[in-house]
Amino acid sequence: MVRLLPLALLFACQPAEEDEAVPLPTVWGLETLPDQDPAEDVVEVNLVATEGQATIDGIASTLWGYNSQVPGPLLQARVGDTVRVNFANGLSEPTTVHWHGLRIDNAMDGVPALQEPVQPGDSFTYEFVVPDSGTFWYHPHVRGHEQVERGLQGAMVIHEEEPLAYDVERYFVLDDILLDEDNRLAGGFDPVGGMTAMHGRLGNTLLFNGQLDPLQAEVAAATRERWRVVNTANARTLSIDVADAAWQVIAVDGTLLTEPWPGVGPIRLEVGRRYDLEVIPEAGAELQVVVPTTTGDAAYPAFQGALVGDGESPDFLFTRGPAPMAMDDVEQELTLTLDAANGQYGVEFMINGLRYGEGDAIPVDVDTPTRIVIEETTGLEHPFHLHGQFFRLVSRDGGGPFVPGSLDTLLVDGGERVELYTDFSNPGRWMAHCHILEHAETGMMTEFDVR
Ligand SMILES: [Cu+2]
Repeated sequence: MVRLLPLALLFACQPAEEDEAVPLPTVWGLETLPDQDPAEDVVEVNLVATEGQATIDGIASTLWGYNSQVPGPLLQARVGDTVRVNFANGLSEPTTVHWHGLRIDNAMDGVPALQEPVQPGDSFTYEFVVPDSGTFWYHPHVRGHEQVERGLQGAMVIHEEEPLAYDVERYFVLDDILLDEDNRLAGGFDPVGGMTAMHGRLGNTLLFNGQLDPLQAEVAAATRERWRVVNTANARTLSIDVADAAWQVIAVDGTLLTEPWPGVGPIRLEVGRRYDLEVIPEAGAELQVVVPTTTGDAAYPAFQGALVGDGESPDFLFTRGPAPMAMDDVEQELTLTLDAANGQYGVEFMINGLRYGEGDAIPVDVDTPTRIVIEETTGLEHPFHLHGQFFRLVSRDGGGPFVPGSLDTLLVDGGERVELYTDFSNPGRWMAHCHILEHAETGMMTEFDVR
């Protein structure tokens, strides 16, 4: 993690008090937010967005972080807990916090349509009950193309009621940032135009939990580890692979799979997506980030586990998970056309011919089996993200993988037609948008009014 030095003392944070009432599994790789509330089923944390200086490759850049950390500290709770986040905005511009993937009360989703953004110097308390276990993350939903790139992104783990008995849990935040020729975080966020508008802000530097160098730790022979991985880049589709170990995918977007997905070759990790991997160290255990280059795929180690001890490798722990959301006979159907037009500074992206804010929320019936057809018309890829609901992939006609399980994020390939299923079980107004943050910024967002 990168630790920011304060530009100015903007905020007096309440001192953290230790709470040992409900021990949760230790998650390696990130600092956990201390729980301020002694009640067993309440997790109360203090979170402050701050500006500060961080050194990347010897050069100081102005980054923005949660609690002066990039990525932000890990928010840990157990399914069914009440989570209370005392959030304070120490930035010089408005912000919100969105809990990516959580199917919570709509008012707490941290989107500007439902919450007046928190002004500089102001605070807001987010409070919600977490309905699902899994691997999630949090980030602003205001000017995300700059706020997330500058470092406002944090990890979140909601543990199962009875956590799966892995020997070690690790969380890996994978990011791709753009440095200029002086190795400073590049500026030029606004207006979103030119090639940045077209493809999103593609970085030139990978960060692994905020570090340039691969993360290092010892891994023990004859053990099983659970690795939670998220792609927090603005725009870059990554792939991940594991070397020197046996591995399988056990959860996608937080949800445990009915059957594990065998670990074969790189798997595509679109922006916003999470995978939980079960890893059994063999010669060690290495997490690799695979990025396409002009001369073929390049694999960068993100984590290098050095093997210690000996003993026979165990069988996989995870063999079978719960059934995914049932797909009943469809009673409502909608089509989202992903399209674009030329604007003042470059291409502007739209959904159904409308930039965000140009149309009304799309009314849909709550608790109703629904087919969502997404038709991509621009030839560019878009990681589609739906707030507050799960969906399942029914069919796709592009080159992307069939992804099992209950999802909240899915990369739609250029020109592709994708069929999704959701039951819209969570009422309220929920955003659906492209998670390439520059596409979202120019207009590729819409809302469902679920009632
Ligand atoms: Cu997009």
